[in-house]
Amino acid sequence: MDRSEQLFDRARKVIPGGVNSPVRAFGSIGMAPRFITRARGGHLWDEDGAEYIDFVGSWGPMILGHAHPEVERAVAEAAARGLSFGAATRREVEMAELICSLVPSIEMVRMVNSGTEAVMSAIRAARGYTGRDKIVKFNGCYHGHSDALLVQAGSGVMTAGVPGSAGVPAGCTRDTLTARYNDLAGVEALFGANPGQIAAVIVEPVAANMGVVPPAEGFLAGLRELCDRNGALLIFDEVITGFRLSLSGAQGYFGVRPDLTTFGKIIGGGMPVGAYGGRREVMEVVAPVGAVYQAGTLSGNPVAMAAGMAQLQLLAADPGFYDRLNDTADRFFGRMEQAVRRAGKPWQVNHVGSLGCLFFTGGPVTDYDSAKTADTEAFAACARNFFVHGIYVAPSQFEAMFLSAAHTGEDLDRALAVLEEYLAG
Ligand code: HOZ
Repeated sequence: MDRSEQLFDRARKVIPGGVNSPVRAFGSIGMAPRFITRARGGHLWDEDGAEYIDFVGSWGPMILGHAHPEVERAVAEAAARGLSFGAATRREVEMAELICSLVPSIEMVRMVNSGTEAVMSAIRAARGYTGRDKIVKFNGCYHGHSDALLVQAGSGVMTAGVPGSAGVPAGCTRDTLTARYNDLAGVEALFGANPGQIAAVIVEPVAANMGVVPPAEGFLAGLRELCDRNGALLIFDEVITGFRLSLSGAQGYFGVRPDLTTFGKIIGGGMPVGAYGGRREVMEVVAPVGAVYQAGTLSGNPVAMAAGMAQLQLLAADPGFYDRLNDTADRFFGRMEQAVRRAGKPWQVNHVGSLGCLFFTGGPVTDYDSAKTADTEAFAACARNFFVHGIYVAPSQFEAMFLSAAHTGEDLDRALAVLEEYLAG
């Protein structure tokens, strides 16, 4: 038994499943999770001293790589002044100004502590603003673990192969309508069947919690139009795509403007942060200005704000950053696809910018049903081989691979060589 396995044994006695979030459990690939001791740049090290090229990046936020010196310095300086005040700070104002200046659809923003909290709060704001109760979400999209959104959800729920979660009262999901990703006609039908009742449509502009599924041409613009026509708000859940596809997220990348946007961990540079923001008149329904209550002692925490600001400022100060990262990713996923074809496999490589995944299925993956055709055993065998050869990937077919600016050409060549050798074997 190695040290990770020993720790996992101890963990299972005192933590449900031995982990603090199900996607870390590695159950679907039949391994014990790696227990991580440190990370730097594009690499991780585990309790046994094994080194990995990291393609998870804390599920996205480490776009500059781990332990970036300027982010670390900002955290150390902030921590030296106190860890939490539960009071207003200058940094929160600067953070809000920065986000509003970078994302044109956002005129006001409220900081929270996670993507789950951001989405839960944005939905409440949308309901408060419209005076309507129903929301539309897409099968296979994951918007965190709040009650109303654990319906046909992606990520760990999909990996577990269950349609929802126990412990969610039926009343909490009664107003959650579901549609097929990339199916505008389905959304139109829901509006038709629920006239004047739908507060918002929430979507991951690139679905990245059922593997990676790009929006079809015209899908996001079509949602914008349907929402406008029916007096509903369009919410982009940019927990994964925000500040990853471009400085103005997927909305900048695809040129579609939502009413509300949610962000997660990337705006904390790795610290526990989320935010929701959007049009002023919508955000002004939030307390203490309006009647929609939402609060949090740790919201806008000074250390988390320092980390997030440092990372966002680095991204904003480098005009070529996203072109370079996205070009590198295009080449990387392109070479992955060529390797799969050379090996005579029918598998699918989906990617948008620095988010991508290899689906172990023969047909195009455009939605939840086609994602579910993937051979999860074949994925598991390939993922185990990656780990054996020092490549850390998400331990589920239904998660994304994240590239960062810290991955070197050598890192990317190495990952592709491991895949190529595996496919040939
Ligand atoms: N959205 C992340 C993975 N799909 C969340 C990670 C987690 O649940 O721990």
